[in-house]
Amino acid sequence: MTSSLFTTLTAPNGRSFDQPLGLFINNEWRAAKSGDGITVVSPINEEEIVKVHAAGAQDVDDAVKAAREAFKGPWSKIGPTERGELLRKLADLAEEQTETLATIDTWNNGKRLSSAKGDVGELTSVLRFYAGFADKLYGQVISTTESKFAYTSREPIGVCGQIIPWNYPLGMAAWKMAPALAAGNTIVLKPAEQTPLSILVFATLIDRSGFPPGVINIVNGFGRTAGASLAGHVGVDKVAFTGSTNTGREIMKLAATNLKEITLETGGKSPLIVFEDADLDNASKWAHYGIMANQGQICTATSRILVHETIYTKFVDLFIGRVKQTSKVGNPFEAGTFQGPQVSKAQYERVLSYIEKGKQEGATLRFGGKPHQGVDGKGFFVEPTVFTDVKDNMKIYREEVFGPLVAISSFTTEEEAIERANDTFYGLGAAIFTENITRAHQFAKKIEAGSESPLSHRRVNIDYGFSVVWINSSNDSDFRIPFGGVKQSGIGRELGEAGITAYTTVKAVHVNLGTRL
Ligand code: TXE
Repeated sequence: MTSSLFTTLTAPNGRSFDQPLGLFINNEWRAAKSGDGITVVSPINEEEIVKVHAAGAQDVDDAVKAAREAFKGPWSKIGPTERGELLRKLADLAEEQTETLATIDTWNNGKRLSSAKGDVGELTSVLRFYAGFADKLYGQVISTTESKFAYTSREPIGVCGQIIPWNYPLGMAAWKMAPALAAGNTIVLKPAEQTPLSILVFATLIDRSGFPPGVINIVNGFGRTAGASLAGHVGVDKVAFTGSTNTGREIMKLAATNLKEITLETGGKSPLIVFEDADLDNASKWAHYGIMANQGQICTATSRILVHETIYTKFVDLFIGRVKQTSKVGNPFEAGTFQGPQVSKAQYERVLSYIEKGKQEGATLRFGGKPHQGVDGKGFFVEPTVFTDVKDNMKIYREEVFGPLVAISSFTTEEEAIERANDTFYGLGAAIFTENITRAHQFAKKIEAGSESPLSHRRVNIDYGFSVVWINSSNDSDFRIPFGGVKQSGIGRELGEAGITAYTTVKAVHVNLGTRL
């Protein structure tokens, strides 16, 4: 890795921009002491975009120390309303950079340009939402006896380590950074090694917004080095992570070193259930969006579709029609493209391997099922793939694929639908389509609270279900609404009020107005 800290890049859509390459620590750009680098590849054509610095343990330690100094010093002297103003300024500057930030994520992640612009919109919305929350974190006054009472206050936790994935490079950064900062914490954020570029351009706005040095530190690096150093660092008070369930388990172990606070948002295998009375046109549209959007790389992707047997054939035909009509695969910079490449070779191969498993296990391949030609035969493109007649024991029904692959199956009774939907060790999202309002809410309750399943003697953890339920939609996310999983889909909540309280700790102050013990 050279010690160069900036370069100028020109994206395939002709947009040029200054690209930082280093680590952002204490409001300075630094070369990694580790000497390591990350080769950043575009999934559109498999070509190298650039190399960026990769943090090692020493670099992470420097970032954590900078965050600690800021937490004890300048950041602690900035009041909550002013913290909100800084976040708003950061949002305004990011909004001005929408075209550049979106261009980078399309080039580096492969998502279509309109989606990448939507991600910048998510970033600015989340920053502004939590800017408004910064001075609205109230405590309580609790009377105990005639001469005693206590008051509580919500205090920041301290230095927060944040480890994010590659599917929404800016959106995931915002979900983590904004509530932590609004609540008065300082942060060290490690982006995913596959998508390190947009967050570095975003980091150029931090100093300009007026954040004191050390409040926000960004250390690109690999999971097993930089990520593990951050999760295990004794100077970090909380670790927040989004990624795979297995890595979540690793992070929990690492966080045990000093009993850090922890938030995990991990994998999913979310069901979508279509009842016989559903508006099938609406159901097929949402079902398509719920699995095919973002190349299927969404933790809440509704990747299992259960359809009532009386409308099964009709729904499958409508769904496949929707895929044919809408899922145009190709260059994500081109208008009209719906689906770009998978983010990396590893993810591309993973999706293809699940397609093979589906075929081998005897599911009916109804659409897709091959690599897609992409741009001039290059790139990590996969055809949107639809399997029907999928059995509950098949891998494509049970395991998270994280790609444009859907497993469709039929059911007979409502009880069966709920049991089969709940029969997974994941517990993130669940969607239901029905025009019967009573059934919809009963379902939402049962799929949350769950019921004793006759299958439960065979598998662990299936007695309770999901924590995000959609009635007549799928993957409808909103920054005002809490988000997170149960079972092996995670711990804690992000977004909404729950998202900011997760970055606070409650202090209780006992007041004695009398003299007696
Ligand atoms: O995830 P990882 P990967 C799922 C999805 C996908 C699979 C693998 O099924 O196919 O995970 O993706 C950092 N200590 N999701 O390998 O490894 C890593 O550098 C500390 C679901 O990309 O979990 C990156 O920043 N950190 C998901 C982040 O963890 C470590 C989104 C995620 O990487 C680490 C992404 C370690 N030992 C993948 N190892 C979702 N829930 O949305 C890795 N990291």
